[in-house]
Amino acid sequence: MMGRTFVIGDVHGSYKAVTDLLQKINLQQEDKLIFLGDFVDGWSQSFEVIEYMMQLDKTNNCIFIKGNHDAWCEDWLRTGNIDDMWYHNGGRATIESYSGRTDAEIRRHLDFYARLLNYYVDEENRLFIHAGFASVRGLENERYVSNYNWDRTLWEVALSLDDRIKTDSLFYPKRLKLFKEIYIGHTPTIYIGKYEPVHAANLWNMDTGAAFDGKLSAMDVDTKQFWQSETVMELYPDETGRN
Ligand SMILES: [Mn+2]
Repeated sequence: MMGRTFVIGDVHGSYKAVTDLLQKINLQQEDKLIFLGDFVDGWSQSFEVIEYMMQLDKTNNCIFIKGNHDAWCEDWLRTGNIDDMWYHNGGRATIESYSGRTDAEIRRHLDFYARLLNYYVDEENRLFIHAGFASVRGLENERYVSNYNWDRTLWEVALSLDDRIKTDSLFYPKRLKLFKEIYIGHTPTIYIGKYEPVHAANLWNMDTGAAFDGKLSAMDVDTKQFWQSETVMELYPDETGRN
């Protein structure tokens, strides 16, 4: 049986949502999973999410991309430094989720964080990246590598593209033409009132607001069929997430 390839949006500590979602796609051993990052921060089970990712890595072909929240958490685990912005944007719940864990557990998690990718380009020239990039000359020429997990301009460019600007036009954004398709997370679609993956130009935004009042989404990148978890805040009725 040929495996499917799924891209999955920002999990943000919602262990219950990611297990629910993978049940809904009826995950098989030959399926490939591409996670777009931001595994942690938000709901109370960031530690459990990372444990689950390490388990999945043993049963499936998995690609794990680094999100800005994962970078903050890794920095804290490595150095003890608590970034103020991180703390107030989900970091506090993550610190609680890690409390009482053993040194061995932390070391295993640090190994996981260390191997997160800035981006992944598959054999069909489809790009998977947490946030975006700015260089029109491609990913290797990025001046500030933090753009990989922080940029929002790529998303805004794709969203604002007018149908009248054809792909062969001088005015068509060069960045979008570098790849057949681009899959991102990072900027929740709920900000523009959408609770399902959003397609703009050749870009898909898979962050359907799991950290807030949305759901976690997975898409089969070949068929574009998608699945969603239950509304995450209903899975954690006693918590606020990042709301
Ligand atoms: Mn992010």
